Amino acid sequence: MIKLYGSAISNYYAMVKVFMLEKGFDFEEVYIAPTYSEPYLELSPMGKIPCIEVDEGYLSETTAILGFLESCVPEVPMMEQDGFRRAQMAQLIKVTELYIGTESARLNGYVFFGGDLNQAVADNVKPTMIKGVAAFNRLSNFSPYLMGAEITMADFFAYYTFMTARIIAKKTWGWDIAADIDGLRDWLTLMSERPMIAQMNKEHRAAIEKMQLG
Ligand SMILES: N[C@@H](CCC(=O)N[C@@H](CS)C(=O)NCC(=O)O)C(=O)O
Repeated sequence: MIKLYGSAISNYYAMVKVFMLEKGFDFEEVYIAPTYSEPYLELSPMGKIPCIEVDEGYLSETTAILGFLESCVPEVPMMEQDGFRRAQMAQLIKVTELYIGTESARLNGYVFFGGDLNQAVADNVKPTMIKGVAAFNRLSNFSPYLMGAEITMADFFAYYTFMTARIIAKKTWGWDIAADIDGLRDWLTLMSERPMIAQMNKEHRAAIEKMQLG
């Protein structure tokens, strides 16, 4: 059985877990906090969560994991079938990952873990995020899903990226990202209503509350 390593506190873990639930995988969850130390680096060479263990070995990096899981259960498709459309979906995920998710995460310490605000980092992050949000706005259809009529892995990836990025932008700059993306709010509501996402979000919130209580 596939093992999913990580913690419900992570939005990347949430992406993978929801994706597995939606595709009907049978899997076991193994709690682990991210750690840049052996022997975890054997599983996840950057020490990050999530990672998965399958018969063939370990895999980390969420987009790689989602791609592999997609190939395991093609009969529940979460990917565009046409080659060009598939590349467009990959483009949307890449823009979301690099210029919104990874950039905003540079402020995680300040926003989520009680660290000081590093104004130089905040000043550096914001212009990239502004461009990333504008690109996301250009590339998304919201009809009703990001790529069109069918849900794809881009929806799951972006949903959990924005869940965190919106909190970071609000606290750091008072910036409401949703105001800058036409259709984002309705799409977020649509996604939140999916039973697997609603279930995951309860677990995510509970994990955050537990962390805040120390
Ligand atoms: N690029 C990674 C990002 C995953 C990630 O940033 N995970 C966070 C938890 S939400 C983590 O492990 N952070 C610990 C660290 O960066 O050392 C992926 O796509 O899976």
